[in-house]
This record gives sequence, C-alpha cells and structure tokens, in this order.
Amino acid sequence: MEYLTEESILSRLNTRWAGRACRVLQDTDSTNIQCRKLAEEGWPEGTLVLAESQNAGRGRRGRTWVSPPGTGIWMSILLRPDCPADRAPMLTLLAALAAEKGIREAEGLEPMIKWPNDLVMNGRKICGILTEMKTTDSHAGYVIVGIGINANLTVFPEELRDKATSLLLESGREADRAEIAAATVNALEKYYERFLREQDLSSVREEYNQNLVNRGRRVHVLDPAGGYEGWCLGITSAGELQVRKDDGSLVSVMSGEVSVRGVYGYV
Ligand code: BTX
Repeated sequence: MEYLTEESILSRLNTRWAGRACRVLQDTDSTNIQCRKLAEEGWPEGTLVLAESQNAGRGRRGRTWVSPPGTGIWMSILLRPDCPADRAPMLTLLAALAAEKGIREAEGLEPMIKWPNDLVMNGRKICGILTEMKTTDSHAGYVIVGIGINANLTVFPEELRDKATSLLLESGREADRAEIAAATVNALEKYYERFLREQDLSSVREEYNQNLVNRGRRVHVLDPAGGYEGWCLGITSAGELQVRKDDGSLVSVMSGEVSVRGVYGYV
C-alpha cells in the first residue's frame, strides 16, 4: 500500500487553485469537519484535506460513512462560490461527475452516477458525496464538498455487504489513490469554473446524463408527500431529476427532498 502524501497529490495536479493548499492527515474525525475548521480560519478556495482514516466519517442526514485506514480516498475540498445558496446543491452533482471522471481517467474503470450523490459499479456503491454549506444571508458563504471513494477496501461491515463495493473488488487490481484523488480535483476545477460562469449545470448536463445509471430506467421516487414510480429521463440544467410518471406527467425531482431507488433494488 502506498501512503498518501501532500507531495503525491500536488505532483499530479494540473490545477490553478484547486488542491494547491493540501493537507494529508492520518486518523481524523471527518475531513469535512477538518476542512470546515480551515474554512473558518480563512484558508483559500480549493483547500484540500485528505485522511488515511476517519473515525467519524459521515454521510447525509447523520448517517455514518465507513472509512477504514489506508484503503479509501477520504477527502474534502473547500469552495467559496459566488452564487446564491439555493444553487449550491448543484455542486454535489458536479463533484459526482468529477469523481466519475477521476476514476475513469486514473483507472480506466467506468462507474456510473446514481443521482444525486453516489457512484455505483454493478449496482453497488463505490463513492458518496457529502456537501455541507455555510450560508451568509441567502448567499453561499462557503461549501465543503466531501468525497469518499472506496478504492482498495476488501471487507465491509455485514450490513453493507450487498450494497457497497470498491474499485479493487470490481477490477481485481489495486487502485492508485493519489492518481484518482488528483484526477478528481483536476476535473472538479474545470467543471466548477464552468458552473460559476453559467450559474447552473447546463454545460455538464449532457455529460452527467451520459453517465447516469438511472437514465432510461424505472425509478421509484420516495417522496414524503407520497411515493410514485416512473421513467427517469435525466437531469435538468438545475440538477433536478426528470421523471415521466405513468399518467404521462413530467416531474422535476429536487435532491434533498426525496430519495430515488430502482424499482428492483438500489439502482
Ligand atoms: P449517504 O447518506 O448517501 O450514504 C450513507 C450510507 O451509505 C450509509 O448509511 C451506509 O448505508 C452506506 N455506507 C457507509 N459507508 C459506506 C462505504 N464506505 N461505502 C459504501 N456505502 C457506505 C454519502 O452519504 C456521503 C458520503 C461522504 C463521505 C465523505 S468521505 C470524506 C468526507 N468526510 C466525511 O465525513 N464525509 C465525506
């Protein structure tokens, strides 16, 4: 196993600002927590925090993210987007696309995106994204984008065995964590700059949809106001999932409000 070092990341970056301030920690609570501390201290946009392991790695809505040592890419990047707060959730989709591209470029593998914030291979999760934001009035103050990629995990807790997988388990060979981390950050800088110019996802929509596992499939939308099924058409420029309901009507599903599942399982 190769340890991650700041040098191993920096030497692979082709960015102007993303990842240029980089910290690699050994064991930490959560890279999102550590990155947030640096944000509060005034560290610049693009500050990147990675850890060999997290003892309080987290997912959305207080869920736990399993982050054992030496096997994953557990990282968070600080963004200070000049945009209204209600656009910041789109950054989750950008990060998913960047991680997909990073894995494809570094390893030649082709994970797919499960809207809005996961990557999957063969129906199992290999990557999750957690975006946390501090707002000032209705403006996005700063945003911490946390990306967890199961690179070389070989065992998962019992309850995740049929839901989670890793690049190593899928490809049979060890993944190069520094290469994937840097390729993801390289991609994120490009996508993010386009996002800032357009203030939405119009320039990446097509690429996102091409990599969207849900597209063209039946989905079950778990809406607190009442679940329903339909055909998934892809995302809009605002990052909503378009679903054609069986009565013919078209709905745009916002992330955060609802979960989407395949009709026969997770995807
Ligand atoms: P999520 O809420 O969509 O997914 C969390 C769920 O995924 C868990 O409840 C569990 O069922 C499952 N799960 C937990 N660990 C793993 C794993 N290693 N692989 C696959 N499935 C798992 C997803 O939230 C957002 C995850 C972001 C993780 C990154 S790591 C760097 C940064 N720091 C931090 O604390 N979180 C982010």
